[in-house]
Formats: sequence, C-alpha cells, structure tokens
Amino acid sequence: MTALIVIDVQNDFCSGGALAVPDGAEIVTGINSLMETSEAIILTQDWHPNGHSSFASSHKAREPYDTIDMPYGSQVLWPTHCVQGSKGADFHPNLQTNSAEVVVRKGFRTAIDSYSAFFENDQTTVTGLEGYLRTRGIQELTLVGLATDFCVYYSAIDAIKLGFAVTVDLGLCRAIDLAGSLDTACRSMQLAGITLRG
Ligand code: VGL
Ligand code: ZN
Repeated sequence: MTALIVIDVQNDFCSGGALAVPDGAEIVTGINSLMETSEAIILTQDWHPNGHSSFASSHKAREPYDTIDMPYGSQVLWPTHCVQGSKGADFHPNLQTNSAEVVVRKGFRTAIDSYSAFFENDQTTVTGLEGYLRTRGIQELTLVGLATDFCVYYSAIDAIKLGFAVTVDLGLCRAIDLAGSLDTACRSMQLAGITLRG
C-alpha cells in the first residue's frame, strides 16, 4: 500500500505567512487532486510552542536565518512560525483535510526542532510515524508539500533510510532555497535512491 504524506501545508508557509515559501499556496489544488486517488493520506503539521528554540526571537542578538550550534548539531534560526493554536499553524484553508487519516505534529519540544516527519533534528527522538506506517502495512510513500529543501527533504531521506520506497513529487513541493539548499537537497535525494517526479 502507498501513502501520500502531505508535509506542512500551513498558513505560515504560504504567502502572507511568517515563513512564507515562495508560491507555497500554488500546490494546494494539485495536492487535493492527488489525495482523491491515494490509498492512505497523512498530513504533517509544524507545531511549535511559544519560545521554541528554532525561533531567532528565542536567542539574544540573533536574526532569522542565522545558524547556531545546538546540543544536537547546527540549527538554522527561523522567524517565529507555526505556533501551536495560531492561525499561522492552521492548514491552508483550501487544503482538503477531511480525507486524511492521521495528522502528525512535530517540533513540539521546546529544545529540539523537527524537520523530518520521522525523527526530530537530534536524529533519535521519534515522532511515531514509522510505527504507524508499519503497523498499517504501508511500504511506499509519496511526499509532497513545504518546504522541498527542509521538511520534505529530511522526511524523504529518513523514509528511505528506514526502508520505505520513496517518491517526491517536486511539482507539488515548493522550496525556501537558502544558499543553494534546493540543489543540494535534490542531489542528495537522488543519490539516496529517492524517485523525483514532477
Ligand atoms: C520548515 C523551517 C522551519 C518546513 C519548518 O516545513 O520546511 N522549515 N520549520
Ligand atoms: Zn518549524
């Protein structure tokens, strides 16, 4: 069975949002269509508490897009985004969410960011998604959403490392593209054996 995993199609990543991905909302209609033919649908939702350690505003004398060293490695600092319960954390209003069977929330621990839908940025803390997929007999995944070079990328790499067959539909993703991060992400995904389509 194949699952469609829709990564972080939330207001803050769309135009007018706190961490708007260029043309982020353009993918919503296409994702809705793809959901109609998918056997299983999973949504992820970036879901940070106030004062989250990935926010530049949580660090003295730091600006958004600075990089800092965290106990688990280097971390980009972001504008405050996807705060739990905020309008920005809601799914895009046009995203068809009714057919989703599960919503995986991530990034809810103050001290650790989580780009991947499988493991937080310490690469050990699990979200539970792997167990969910395995117990449902899902072996193949198609990933779409925001942003190509962060949450989609890290989720795809973890998924293939875990042994899932992974396709990323690039036509239904949009990127932040910090210092060439989109190119790097696409090259790494290809090398890892992820099918890139769209
Ligand atoms: C994301 C940066 C911070 C993403 C989430 O969904 O790609 N990027 N939080
Ligand atoms: Zn985030």
